[in-house]
Amino acid sequence: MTGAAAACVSLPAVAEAQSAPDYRLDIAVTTLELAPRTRIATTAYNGLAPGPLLRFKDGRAVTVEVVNHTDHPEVVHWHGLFLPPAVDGAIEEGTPAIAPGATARYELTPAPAGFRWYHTHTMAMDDLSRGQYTALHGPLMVEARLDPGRYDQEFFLTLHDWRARLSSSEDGTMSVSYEASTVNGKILGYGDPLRVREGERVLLHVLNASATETHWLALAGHDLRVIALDGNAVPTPQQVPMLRLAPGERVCAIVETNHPGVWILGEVRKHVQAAGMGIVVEYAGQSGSPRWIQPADLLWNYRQFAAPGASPADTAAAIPVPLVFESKFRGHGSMEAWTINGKSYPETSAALLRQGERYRLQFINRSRDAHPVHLHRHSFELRSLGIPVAARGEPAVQDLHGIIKDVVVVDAQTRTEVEFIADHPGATLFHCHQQDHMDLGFMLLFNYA
Ligand SMILES: [Cu+2]
Repeated sequence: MTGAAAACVSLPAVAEAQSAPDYRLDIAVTTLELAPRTRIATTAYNGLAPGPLLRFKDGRAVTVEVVNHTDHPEVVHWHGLFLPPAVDGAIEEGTPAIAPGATARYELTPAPAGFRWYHTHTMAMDDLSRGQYTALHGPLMVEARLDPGRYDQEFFLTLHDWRARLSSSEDGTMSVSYEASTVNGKILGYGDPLRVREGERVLLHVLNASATETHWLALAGHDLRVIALDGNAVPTPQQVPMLRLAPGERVCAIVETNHPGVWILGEVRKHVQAAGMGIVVEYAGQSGSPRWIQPADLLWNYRQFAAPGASPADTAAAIPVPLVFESKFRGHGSMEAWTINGKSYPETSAALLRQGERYRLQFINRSRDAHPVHLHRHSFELRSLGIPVAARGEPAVQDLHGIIKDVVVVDAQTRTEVEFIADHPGATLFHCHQQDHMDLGFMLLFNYA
């Protein structure tokens, strides 16, 4: 592959000389109808929220043409794919920005197989109509050559929050909140229901494409059997009452349709469901108002999906990389800034990675917020979760293995450790997936020796 996303000028002669792209994304300002009386002006791919589902084949090269009709530079990040820095879609890594009015061709060989996604990787800063606050996100499936197992139907569900605004917190800093929340761009009751029949295995591919909000999702009357996290099969699938997804996370879950009726698949927190986050699940031959059953508690833990037993011996000799996360007060009426090991991007730095080496990233969160941190161009294995940072002495030893992700939530005042093998040379961005945190310093660029 050429590995280049050229921000070329779209002269007709140039366009004719190139073969037709496999996919085309048009980035433009559009008006979306979340519900009949809720219209929003935002920027979208092909006028849709979410953008079109892209289905790629594992290892088969594709060309995606992206036309930027806006007056801001844009870039498309292919989240969860192992791509060279020139096409990964982070300007910090070296992917060229797509200038206003320009066309880019991303030539990529998609891997690994699984549920991925694509989204803008621009900064928003204080302008909450930019970056991931827009509709610039969409689901992406890299299909394996092997069948993933039997299911009768599959649905892609994308969560997003709209009309972001800044409001002041108790401590005098500003935080982001939203007026509307949707599944697949529609407020509960206004989109098409998921139509199912009794006795089916329904596969849900859920993506949280919110700029900043973590979401909790339950299907009234049903459990969900989690089979994959961030698109990667988990060693121990589990039946759970609800899913938790932080920004950037994906969950694949099977629903056994064994409870006929008309149900709500929705946000567990009442105020977020009231803001619109939900979709109706309708069994064939059933009618009436959709039912909701309020769960008592918020429940989620990655640990239950880990492989049983101790990890293979070869993972013992990983090189530790401690990364301490802290907030930095910028004054009343401002959003907080963020530091990694005391520095904010672009001053952040880490030792050079050596190809083939195994690293243990030690996320030490000394802040009062949870952070969904994301590593580009690689995935990592969860090794240890949620150890209190205030604990005295050596951190408790954990030996989790088998859960492969590209985003992990590091809870407030805890330490979480993941391991990865440096096997994709080139600049590699690491950042918090909350847009406001990423914008204000929570970012670090790893480089290979
Ligand atoms: Cu964060």
